[in-house]
Amino acid sequence: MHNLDWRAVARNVLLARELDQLEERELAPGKMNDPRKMIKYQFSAGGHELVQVLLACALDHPHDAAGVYYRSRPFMLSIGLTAREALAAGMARVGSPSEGRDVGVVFNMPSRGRATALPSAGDVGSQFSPSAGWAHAIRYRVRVLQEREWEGAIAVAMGGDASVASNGFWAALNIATTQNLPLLFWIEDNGYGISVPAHLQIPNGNIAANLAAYGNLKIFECDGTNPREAAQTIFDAVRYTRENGTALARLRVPRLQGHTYGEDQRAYKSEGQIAREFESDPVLRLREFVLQNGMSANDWDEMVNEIRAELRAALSEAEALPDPDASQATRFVYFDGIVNAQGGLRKENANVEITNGAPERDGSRMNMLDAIRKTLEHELRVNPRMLFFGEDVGPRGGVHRATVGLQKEFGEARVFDTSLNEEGIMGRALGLAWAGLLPVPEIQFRKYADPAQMQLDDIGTTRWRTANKFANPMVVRMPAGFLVKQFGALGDPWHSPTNEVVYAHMPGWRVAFPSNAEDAVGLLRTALRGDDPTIFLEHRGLLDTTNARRPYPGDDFCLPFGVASRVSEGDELTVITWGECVYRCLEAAQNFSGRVEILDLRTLAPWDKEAVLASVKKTGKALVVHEDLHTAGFGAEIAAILAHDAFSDLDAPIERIASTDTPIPFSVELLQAVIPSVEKIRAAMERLLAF
Ligand SMILES: Cc1ncc(C[n+]2csc(CCOP(=O)(O)OP(=O)(O)O)c2C)c(N)n1
Repeated sequence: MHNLDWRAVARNVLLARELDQLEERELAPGKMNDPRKMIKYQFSAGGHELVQVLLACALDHPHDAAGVYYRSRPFMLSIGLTAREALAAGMARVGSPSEGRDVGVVFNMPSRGRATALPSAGDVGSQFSPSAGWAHAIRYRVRVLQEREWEGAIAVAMGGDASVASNGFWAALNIATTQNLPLLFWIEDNGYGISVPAHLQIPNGNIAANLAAYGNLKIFECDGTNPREAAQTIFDAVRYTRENGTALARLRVPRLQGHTYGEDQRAYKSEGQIAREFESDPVLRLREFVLQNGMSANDWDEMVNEIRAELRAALSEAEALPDPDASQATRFVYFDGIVNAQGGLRKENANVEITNGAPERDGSRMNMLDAIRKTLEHELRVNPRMLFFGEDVGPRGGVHRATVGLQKEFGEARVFDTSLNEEGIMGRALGLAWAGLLPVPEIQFRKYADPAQMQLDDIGTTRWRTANKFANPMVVRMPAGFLVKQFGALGDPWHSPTNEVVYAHMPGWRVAFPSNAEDAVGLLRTALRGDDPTIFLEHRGLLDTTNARRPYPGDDFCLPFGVASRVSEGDELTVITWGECVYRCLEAAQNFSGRVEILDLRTLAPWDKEAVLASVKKTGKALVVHEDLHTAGFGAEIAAILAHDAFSDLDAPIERIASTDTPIPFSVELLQAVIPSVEKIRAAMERLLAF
């Protein structure tokens, strides 16, 4: 704080302001008619500049990171984003942080010697729990990996006053305060979320006052237009977070323009209020302040002129940048051999490789649950960057018992219980992965991943959205489906949906749904050593059943994704299935020996089209069986591919047997009416064989 270079602060504040004004006057829709040169979505940071520039000055540790949001451009310009890149981003050009893939103010930036800008997203509130994940990674890298160079680093989660009403804010608040993580919640309070006043977001509209009594949270607050007060508060807040742990800073600022360019504030702000906000413009106050502290009015004007000239040059350079190459639009959904700049094990040179040996099959048979536990245990042993967490996974060993003994063996830093918040579990995983660790969260039951849907979407798309700058491999285990008891299957609407199709529909994710212990081990290990995020579904009805037991295939066994397994051979009908339905299909096919070929897909993203097409070419008939609901289930995708790619090979209509389009019922009788029963499958086989 004492060494603060106010001239440099003024320069960055003015750069941000002049950039906004250039866009507003010449480049926004209505001002610019050439769509290639238009800033199609203009977000002014007018009023927010000073606090952001001061924050950037305070973040001087190379492993500091900030979860930025769409109004964070002054901060971005202060940590190394160039004006040319900023303009190129608005025009969706190559050479911008997302290479034209994302909105111009949705930033990401690996460290350029200053703080890392974690990949932001358009969803308000999504930045908080990943920032908590980065803060958690700092702690882990210092205490577990003994990397002293991470000591003293912090994460900052930046948001507006309305964002404090989001799930993500509360998820991150509980993560950080229960573990006292070095995370600074940074709330730029301009009083509005678009048009909705802050008092409709939280009581009295003041998050600092509301959280005054929150445990393990130090509150800072200031007038973000007053240079001396703001600088003191911001440096104090950053120092507190570095030295003690979680803090929240509320910076009161005006929002001088509408939410986005062209939005008329007069619908919800009086003329008087708008005028008062302009009077409190931090640029005016900063000018007054620096003029009182040694800078002359001439110096100031010269600085403005220099910046204007610099922006003109940056604009010409940005306009000369090419548009993205359309042939590259599908690139970087998955890892394709080019190591990203930030995130994931490969970037860290972690020595965990996917091997391709044969499975060992001479041991005694093990159930799928024990096989999964054994695999997790081995990978935790060989990969110190792996962390395992979720609800009840610690001393209890998980409600499914997949982690029994793991906390005892590896300690609470590596295997730990989380707060009950799936958004937080997945968001934290994202931040951990960006910081070079391997998060392996457990979602207790498939349906309870739903509160995390926004994070799950964003996890899948980060590599693509950042044009391969950031990656976040992780493995998310999710038990799904009904249970098997002595009397048969038992389900209910909460613990039993499988709904795997949702994940197959989300770009960037790999999806595994193994049917036996050997495949589970091989696929899990491949995922744990891979470069992409993976959803790993474990059917509850297979975890401890005899049919899914296999010998443990060995500590190095990896199974590639996208390779189906032929579990029964036949030449008259191809059955395509996965998960628990594999066994239903095998039972149903008993009457038709040698006639029915059953393919267990094992993974849905990617899925083995080649094997399916080759088999259908041979048999001429196809039946898809899955436990997920019928309408728009993954079977519909398979049927559509077959209808197109195997049209001339088909001798019968493609059939699908799936759960009825209802929730999964509790009554045993109702359940049998809903899920694909052996009888229904057998009847479909019979129909098709006779067709
Ligand atoms: C999850 C989600 N809901 C709604 C929106 C639409 N939206 C974008 S910004 C915004 C207001 C956010 O206001 P605030 O957090 O106070 O930040 P400010 O824009 O004032 O800086 C809304 C409702 C969104 N982007 N994401």
